[in-house]
Amino acid sequence: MSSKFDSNAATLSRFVMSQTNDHDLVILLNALAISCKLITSAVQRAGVAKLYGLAGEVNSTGDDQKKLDVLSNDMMINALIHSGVCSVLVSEENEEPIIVPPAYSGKFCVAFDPLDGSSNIDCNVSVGTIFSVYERKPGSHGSVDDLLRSGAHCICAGYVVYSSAVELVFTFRGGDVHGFCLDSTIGEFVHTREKMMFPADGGKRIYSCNEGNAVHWDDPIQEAVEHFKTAEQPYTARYVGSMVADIHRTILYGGIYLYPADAKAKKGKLRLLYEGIPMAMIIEQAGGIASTGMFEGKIQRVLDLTPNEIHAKCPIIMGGKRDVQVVYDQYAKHGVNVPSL
Ligand code: FDP
Repeated sequence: MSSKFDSNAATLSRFVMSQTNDHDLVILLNALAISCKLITSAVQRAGVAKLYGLAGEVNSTGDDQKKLDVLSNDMMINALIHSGVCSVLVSEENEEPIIVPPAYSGKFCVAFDPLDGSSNIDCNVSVGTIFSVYERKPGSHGSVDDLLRSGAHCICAGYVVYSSAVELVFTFRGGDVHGFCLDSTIGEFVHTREKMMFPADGGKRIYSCNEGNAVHWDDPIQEAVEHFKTAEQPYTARYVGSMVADIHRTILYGGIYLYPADAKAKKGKLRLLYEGIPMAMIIEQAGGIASTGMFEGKIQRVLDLTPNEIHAKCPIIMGGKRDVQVVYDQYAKHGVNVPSL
């Protein structure tokens, strides 16, 4: 019988329960989903609730904290602590890691950027949440060392984009990438995209970067972007300035996203634990490439990097093979050893 009511809703919780027998992991993802629903409500009511503007503090990154940054961070921290399954939390908004009190402590360690793209908050442009999850090392009671490991140790990763729709994209290590839209009528994330994959042919020819930094880029990056603009089939430029939105579009439409290292920022801008690693895991498992470009003398896979501190940065070049190959070709012309794709 056709009806506008779904009598068999494929919710995120149902999906997670079908993928794992680990009850603690189900509880963790439920807590993450709840925090993202709370953040959705805050983002959507930001105007009427007078949540635009600065909170008056500076975060771990040195950026001015927005009121909505602070509120979103509190929402995530409270939900994760009270889930009872986390021992260490690392947030972009907190200089120091949060060690969960023993009464609530559990086996997971979570790194997150509660509200990514905060410079877009006050004009209602898309923002997002990004998270990566690790398990404590055997014998550990929870310390930052559990998180200061390469991307190979990340057990699941996801992001939420708060936009015309609110969508959570999520993957377990080695698994497929799935999308879930928030159905506000039932307050649940519902499975809407199965096995998300980069367009096989590279998709739309889009390059996405902050070209205001171009004078600081190395020659191969400048030449790659020049190639995108002057190719026989020229690329179009799209840059939201919220990593979540730019990556989400790149996965769905194709193209390439770049936030490379440059002469001014030798490690790039983005953060490895709660931007680089989770996005790299999603991108690779959707069939794309997640590279650092030239970083510390060589071209590396983002997932091979090990953070030396919780807020470590990394350069990012993410996209489909067709377009990352253009960047690698420019490096090869300059005599750099490039991985084969
Ligand atoms: P924001 O500073 O607004 O929080 O993580 C930081 C981030 O946004 C990313 O979301 C975004 O892609 C990037 O910085 C934008 O940086 P630029 O303003 O330097 O382009």
